[in-house]
Amino acid sequence: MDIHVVTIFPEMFSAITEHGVIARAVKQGVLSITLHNPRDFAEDRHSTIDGRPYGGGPGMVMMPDVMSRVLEAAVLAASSVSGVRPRVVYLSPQGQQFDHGAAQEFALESSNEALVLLAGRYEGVDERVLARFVDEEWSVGDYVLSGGELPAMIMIDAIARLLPSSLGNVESAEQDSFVDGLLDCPHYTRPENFNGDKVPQVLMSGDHQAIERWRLKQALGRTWLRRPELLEKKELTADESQLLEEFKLESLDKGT
Ligand code: 9D3
Repeated sequence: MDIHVVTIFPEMFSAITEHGVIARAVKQGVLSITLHNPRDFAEDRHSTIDGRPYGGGPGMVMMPDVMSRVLEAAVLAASSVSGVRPRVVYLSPQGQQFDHGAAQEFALESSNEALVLLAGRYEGVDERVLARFVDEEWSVGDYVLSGGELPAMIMIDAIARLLPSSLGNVESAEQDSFVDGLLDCPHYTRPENFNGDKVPQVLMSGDHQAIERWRLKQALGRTWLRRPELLEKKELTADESQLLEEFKLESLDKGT
């Protein structure tokens, strides 16, 4: 997958391109990340990229001429390999909220084509440029950030780890929290007894079926305790409902 990012802070992206899963995917050739800086497309001697908003008000707006040129260049570069027009995404607080389902959709739908991510700064990009270039707007959540760079990196990270052969083992993507709509179960490692605090006995039993059921019960229980709205969206099997009832009874026992 080829990802092109339009950003006035390309240096920020070394945070993901130089470490971990994404660095590995880039080295393996599964993923390429190309950065396009609007500043390089400014034509006045101050390299101006922003202007005062028409109608007044605070902040600045990214200018249409500069942004058109950088987007034209990014779209051209993105289509040069595959020949098809890339999906152009604007990171914006007004966008749809990005989630694991969206990440899976990007990883599947766009794995053979290129993606252009437009990260805005200031109050955003002149609307006429958005109307001409942007196919979709995505947000990463309801909180105010100072630009689209961190959201772009969040999207890249979530998508990259789902690309075929980008993970060491494909299993760990399948086992991810949210894949089955539940939070993850607790995890333990050596030592078995940590200052008197012991690992749950079932995990030491070697009974793989019992371990699987305990993990599922914990996942259901934690989701019920911490994110009950996730359970409302999910259809539980009879077995899962029973495990959750057991968890609820056990949590009552602990309270008294
Ligand atoms: C304080 C500025 N706001 C005026 C009412 C509007 C505003 C403009 C630009 C708020 C945030 C931003 C910068 N944010 C993003 O570019 C952004 C973002 C976010 O802030 N939260 C969640 N997802 C995203 S995606 C892009």
